Amino acid sequence: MVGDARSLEIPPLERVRQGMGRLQGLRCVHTHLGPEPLNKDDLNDLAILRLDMMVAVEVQPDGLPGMAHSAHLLPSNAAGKQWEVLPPTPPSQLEVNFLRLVHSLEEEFARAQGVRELGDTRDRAILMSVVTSDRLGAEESLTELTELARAANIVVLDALVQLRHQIDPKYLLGRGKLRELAIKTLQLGADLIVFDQELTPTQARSISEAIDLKVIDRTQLILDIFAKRASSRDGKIQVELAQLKYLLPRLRTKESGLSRLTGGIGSRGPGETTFEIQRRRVRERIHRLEQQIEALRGGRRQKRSLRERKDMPVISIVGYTNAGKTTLLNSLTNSHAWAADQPFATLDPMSRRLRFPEDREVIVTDTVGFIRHLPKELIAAFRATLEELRSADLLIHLVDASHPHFEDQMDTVVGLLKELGLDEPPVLTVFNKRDQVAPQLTQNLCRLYDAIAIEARNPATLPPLIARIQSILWGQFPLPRRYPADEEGVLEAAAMGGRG
Ligand SMILES: Nc1nc2c(ncn2[C@@H]2O[C@H](COP(=O)(O)OP(=O)(O)OP(=O)(O)O)[C@@H](O)[C@H]2O)c(=O)[nH]1
Ligand SMILES: [Mg+2]
Repeated sequence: MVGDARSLEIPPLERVRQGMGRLQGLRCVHTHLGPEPLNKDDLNDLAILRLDMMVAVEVQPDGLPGMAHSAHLLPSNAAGKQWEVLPPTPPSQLEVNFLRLVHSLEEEFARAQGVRELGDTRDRAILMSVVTSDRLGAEESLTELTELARAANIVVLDALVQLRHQIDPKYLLGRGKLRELAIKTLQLGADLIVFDQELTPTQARSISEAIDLKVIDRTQLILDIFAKRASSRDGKIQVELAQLKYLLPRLRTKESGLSRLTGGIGSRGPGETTFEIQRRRVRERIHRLEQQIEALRGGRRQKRSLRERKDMPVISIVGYTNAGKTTLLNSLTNSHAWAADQPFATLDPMSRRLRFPEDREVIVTDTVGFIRHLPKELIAAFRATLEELRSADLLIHLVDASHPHFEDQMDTVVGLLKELGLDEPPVLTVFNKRDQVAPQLTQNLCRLYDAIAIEARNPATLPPLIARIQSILWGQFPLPRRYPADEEGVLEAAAMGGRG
């Protein structure tokens, strides 16, 4: 490659050696037109391109070579050193056995990464968050991202937060951090970076190209979990629609970038062909899926009217993911739907009958959990399902009272309900997992939110809830308040809007 006195543009490089945590298999030897050691750009390239070695040979005024400066990357070490700069040497006296050095370095990298079970094909990721304020909030959010990653069967190696004055429009994070990230992926043997922020198509591409790794964001991670979990026809159609809508603006001409972007985790994204054909196909497919969803909607309307004829009230359990909604449905109706300690265990919610005395029956339905920054593509795709909640006679907003940020979670749920236009049915707040919380706290919460506290997995704790449901659906007792007692005026509006 030929550059000028100031810079040298390195084109995208094909990887020579394959395999995780391996160096690129390339050494970069270039000249410096003066007595200058390796500079910041040299070391940046060494790290970001994961070169075997970076060498700069000084050129003297008479055109003869001066000193050769060289450096290589270092495996994880206690001192946190990222690279080793070798002492300057005249080129004729460079006696490094490169192959042996690189070989032993790679061995060290592999050792430092720790053993991996044979046949463990899970992605190994570093999580990254870039924010301009609120580091604490970013760290909390990364905790949630870690759980999402686990649910997607990804091994989380590390999680980093970068606080910046300003978000870099091209790379999101600063160059220095990008370099640190590149070295870290090598040191830890990561093959995936997950950003907590939504990446623009350009950012995802630039980062992925700069450090030659698969890069995804929170949205893609959630979409991937949904794709893995959806098993019903409805669920699958809705998830595919969301995935394609996310994908469309991210398609591009270059195939190599595409494979990294569209693959998702475990390559669940749609396959790939050339750019235009693919774009057209995606659009056509989106159109077909939308038609199918519309048809499903019609079918559901019919089902609903059947139900309405039988005059059975409907109770829908809504809430943040992992609140215990499915567990509650199981306990209430003595069923065995899959409940698990992970986000988005339920994607194909079921409905069950619940019998009350005097031959009364209701239908209880579970729902897909809510989460902060639920991808807009998913909201759009699941809109039809979620809008069904509108015809519910009662929404139970289930809250995991043992979660350190349950109040933020409640805000998220209330916000999403509003966004979905679900202000109509009355909402009863129910605090779950009371076994994990100090009784005094639950008591206060119940008073504040006019709520009930339960332990969903223990049916013995449910009678007060059942009594309350009865009184709301058939009794003359007042409707639950939608908002904490201190919000005046809202109370009256809620009572008027509800149906007793
Ligand atoms: N300690 C305690 N754990 C509970 C209680 N209720 C549910 N859990 C646990 O909480 C976890 C999540 O329960 P799920 O019923 O799957 O929660 P969900 O709201 O349906 O979650 P998604 O479907 O993933 O949105 C499971 O591990 C349950 O065993 C409870 O009252 N106390
Ligand atoms: Mg569930």
